[in-house]
Amino acid sequence: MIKKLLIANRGEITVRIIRACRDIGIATVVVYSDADRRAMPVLMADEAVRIGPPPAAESYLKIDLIIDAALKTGADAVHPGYGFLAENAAFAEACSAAGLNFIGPPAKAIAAMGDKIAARQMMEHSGVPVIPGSDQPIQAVQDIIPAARRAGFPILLKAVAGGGGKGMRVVYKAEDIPHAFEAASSEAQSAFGDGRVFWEKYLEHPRHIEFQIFADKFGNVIHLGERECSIQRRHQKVIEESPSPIMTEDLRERMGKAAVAAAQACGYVNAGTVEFLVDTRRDFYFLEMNTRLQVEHPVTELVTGIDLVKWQLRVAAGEELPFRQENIVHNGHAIEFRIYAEDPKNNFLPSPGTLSVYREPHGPGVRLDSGVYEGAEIPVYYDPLISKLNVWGKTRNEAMARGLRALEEYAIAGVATTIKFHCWALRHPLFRAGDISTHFVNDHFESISGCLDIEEEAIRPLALAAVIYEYRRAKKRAAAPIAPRGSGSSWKGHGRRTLLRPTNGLR
Ligand code: MV4
Repeated sequence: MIKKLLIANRGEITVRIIRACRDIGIATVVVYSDADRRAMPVLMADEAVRIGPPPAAESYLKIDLIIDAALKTGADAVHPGYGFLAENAAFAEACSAAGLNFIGPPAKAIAAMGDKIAARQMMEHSGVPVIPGSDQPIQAVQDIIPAARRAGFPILLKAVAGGGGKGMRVVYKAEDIPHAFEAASSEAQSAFGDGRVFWEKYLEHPRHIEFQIFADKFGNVIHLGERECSIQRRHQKVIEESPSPIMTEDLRERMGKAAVAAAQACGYVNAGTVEFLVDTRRDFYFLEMNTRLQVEHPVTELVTGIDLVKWQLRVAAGEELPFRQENIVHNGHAIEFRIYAEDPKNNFLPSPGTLSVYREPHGPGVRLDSGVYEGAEIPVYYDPLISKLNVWGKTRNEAMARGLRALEEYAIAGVATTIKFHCWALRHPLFRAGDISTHFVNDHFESISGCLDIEEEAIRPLALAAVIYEYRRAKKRAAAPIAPRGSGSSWKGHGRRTLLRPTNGLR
């Protein structure tokens, strides 16, 4: 039994975890930095403990302070969320050593998957397909040339401690290996304190498809289907969906089996994700395993109906999973749009600041996971994610239509956001056809800043007009409590028709 959970995170994921705790009767403690003292998680949690100044290195990454806060408040478990300490084996270990139930896999599974060569080898031994490449760190660059020629250029140099694209270099010919190796190695050294590099054959137009897996402490391991995560920029996912537009029953069964084998190979317990690259022939290869709850978990929740965070808590408390693989049903289609305080017209430059207007969309098929309110701050210190808009529909088309409807309803002012970027993607013929790869944003987005401006004129005033209308009405109501009906602004009449004209040509 878990009675009180400390959440070692901030923002929307902390709110998400608090909600799961409320649903099953667990008390909550959050830790916060000075930048977050008025943030939504602090307002919502049963208890909140200040841990330090804004920089993460002095607050959300301080293992000792977080464990002290858990012990001081009498918490019996710790959820790391994602990012920060979520995949830090030393943190998982420190929690266990302090008698705290770490909501995640065993520390040794985190460590095993953190070493990308060890992970590759473990997968190979378990029959999970891996990309042709090296089985040890590169020692002398000339040693790899014969094998690289056999695999075929281009190859990709990767950091052993990597993930997230740091310390990676594509190499097109043997002569370029030494220079690329130096660059990759020194980047890896400064990013991870580990300069070791290995190589793989470079897949040129892959899709990124990942499988959600779940394991309990009784040896039950199941998968909950896939998420297509190819729409990303600079290794940051921006749109995820399930099912993948290219998925078939047969491919799901084969990839799902590989994902389950991957989890079994490292003694996995709790929620995890096995990432694959899928080439244009639909051959799939293990990429890496994420040993945490992921940002995009809601798309899986929407199509499977399973509350992943609730089951993370129950499995950690020693409950057995009540479902077997054959009980998992995939219903309909879900898409997640990450709403960042970033400016798509200015190379996605972070746009921290105050949310001076903030109105969330609602309605059929809409789920919004956010950790903010009108007037809240998006601090400069952390990832500028405002919220995740998830939509569900019986079909992909219905989900896309609801996505566009919800995005157009979403009114945010005070910071630039990625809302218009998502509207652009949803109208793009390649996205609509599901014909995407990891290069989609890079190859197709640059030329459209003009389109964003046109949309801005057409849609932004609609959203803002609705907000301003409501403000004025509220003020009027305060001044004259029994105002006659219909005495409000004109946007319900003539103005409404022009403001509400379809702007996307899709409905
Ligand atoms: C690759 C690849 C192509 N071939 N490996 C990027 C992050 C890191 N975790 C692994 N990554 C890649 N590994 C081989 N052998 C292409 C990428 C890659 C990528 C992967 C998933 C999602 C987005 C990506 C964007 C650029 C490169």
